[in-house]
Amino acid sequence: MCGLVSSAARSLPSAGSQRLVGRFPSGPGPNSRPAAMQTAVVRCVPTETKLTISLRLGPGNGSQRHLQREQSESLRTALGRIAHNLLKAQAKPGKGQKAAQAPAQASAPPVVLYLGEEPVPGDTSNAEAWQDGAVLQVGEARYRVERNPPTLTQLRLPSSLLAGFPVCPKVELEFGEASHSLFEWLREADGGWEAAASSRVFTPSNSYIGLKLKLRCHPGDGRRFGAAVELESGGTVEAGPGACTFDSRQWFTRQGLEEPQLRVVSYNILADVYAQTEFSRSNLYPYCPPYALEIDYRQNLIKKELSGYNADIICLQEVDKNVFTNSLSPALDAFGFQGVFRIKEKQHEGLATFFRASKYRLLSQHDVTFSEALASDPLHFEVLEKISANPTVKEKVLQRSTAFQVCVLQSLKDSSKKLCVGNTHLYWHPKGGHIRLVQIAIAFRHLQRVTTEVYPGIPVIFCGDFNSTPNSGLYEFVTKGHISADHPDWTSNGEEEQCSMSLTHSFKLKSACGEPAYTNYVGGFQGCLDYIFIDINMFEVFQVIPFPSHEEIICHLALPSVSHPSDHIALICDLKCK
Ligand code: 4LC
Repeated sequence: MCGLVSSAARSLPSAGSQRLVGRFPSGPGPNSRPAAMQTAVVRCVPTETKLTISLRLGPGNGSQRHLQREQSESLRTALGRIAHNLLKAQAKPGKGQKAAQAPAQASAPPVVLYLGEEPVPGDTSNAEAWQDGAVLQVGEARYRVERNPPTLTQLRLPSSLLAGFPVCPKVELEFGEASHSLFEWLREADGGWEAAASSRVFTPSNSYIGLKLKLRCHPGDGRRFGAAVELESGGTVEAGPGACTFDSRQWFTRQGLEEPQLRVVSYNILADVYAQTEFSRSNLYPYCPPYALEIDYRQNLIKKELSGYNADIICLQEVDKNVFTNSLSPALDAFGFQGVFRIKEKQHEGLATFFRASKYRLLSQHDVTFSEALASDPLHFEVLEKISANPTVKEKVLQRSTAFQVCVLQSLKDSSKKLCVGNTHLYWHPKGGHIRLVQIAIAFRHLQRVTTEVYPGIPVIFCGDFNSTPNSGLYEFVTKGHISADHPDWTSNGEEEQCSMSLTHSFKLKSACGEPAYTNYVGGFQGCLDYIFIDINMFEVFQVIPFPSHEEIICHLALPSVSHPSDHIALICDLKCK
């Protein structure tokens, strides 16, 4: 994603290749006001010592000034600075103007701030003086003061636009909400621009192929609107891939669910940091065209896929930090989700959990890193003691940066209903079964604590890429509640790396989507590694969303492909709370 930034009141870093069209002048629309009166925008927040007064000063249309003054300074001093600035501006030639003859005896124009009919006393502090609705008089010119109006601090468009795929701008505001802002989408037409849509998310149809888009955003707070910003796309809308693997699945997810039902998605979305390595391009995914491995392309598919599932809870693995911040979080926000992110230390990807904000609120988070928990939490002392018998194993487990994300959600409809959602991505090595067993042992002890000590009896949903097939010791442990010390997986990397222990847990869990033939389908490996484990005492499964057909997957040899953004397949299930 690339983009730019524009703001009336502050200068902001501007990145990317898109062209700033500029602040949209007050005209027709929510921003209109009497032409005679200009605007002075005042930004004044208690956490800062200064305030900023932004206004156009000088001959002609003037030029935009941002005066930074101490909040505690007297209004008299600030008004004196404005008069001084105006004199300076008058001495200089304005844009497109001849140099003004310097007035022989330049004298400061009268500068007064009115609140109602009365001038504000000069000894008032700036913080107090510059109230919303005050009027600043500078010579002949009058400015309406707008204090802390809704302001766009960031507006970005993705760099790849595909017909048939939703375009979700990244919108960041101060003193406003994206949901209270207005959006206007425009399309290139006969050398000009033509209105196309007025929703926050816009999906260009095939008739937009080859055209650029423009977005105009009026930031709002539900009460008023601030200065609009216009943004032109860097490139044009391109043709989409046609049918995608998730299109047919979305026939089953058109309807969102109502409590006590909920839809859960677990999906390893393939981190950009892995997809774009030379090794991945040449060895792991040689069948996938390079453009389809690019994150900007894949993001289009991922956003359409995730939004079309109408889920309540989405657990993602291999989420790049940038992808979370600049792409997924803004997009899913527009579709009604709130999300939390947990990065893996030393790596640039991690876990993300999203939940439908109209149904749940985040009550608390209990994230851990397996290595840290093992090394320092007395809860895991027994496990630490056992693996200390084999320094190689201990070293390996402690070196991993594998994280476990745990969110406790509370139903907004019935505050007594809570839910513990776990999300993880275990060690990947085919011979790492023993390492994964140690990781899952820590996960369960941690979950046991959250669901007994912190929130006694709350139901558990445990999603993730467990890198374990249904015949693994890990799957047996999770679904049966125990694994013996002589299970072959304790020696999955040979006798010298053995670390045997018996494990138990007291949850009653099953894989909600069963044991599909594969959830990961790459050229060199196909297998079931991902699961949504649910508490069988608390939930019943009433719909498992069918997987794409085998033909759909192998028509591009394997995953990822132009019609599927990841090497994994999303697991989706509809549950009912018992
Ligand atoms: C990757 C991989 C791992 C699941 N799996 C098996 N072999 C694999 C080889 C590679 C996954 C594999 O794509 N990654 C290394 O780090 C990442 C990425 C993270 O998930 C990466 C870094 C740089 C470049 C590319 C990728 C595998 C094959 N059979 C299995 C059986 C079980 C578990 C795993 C495997 C079981 N039970």
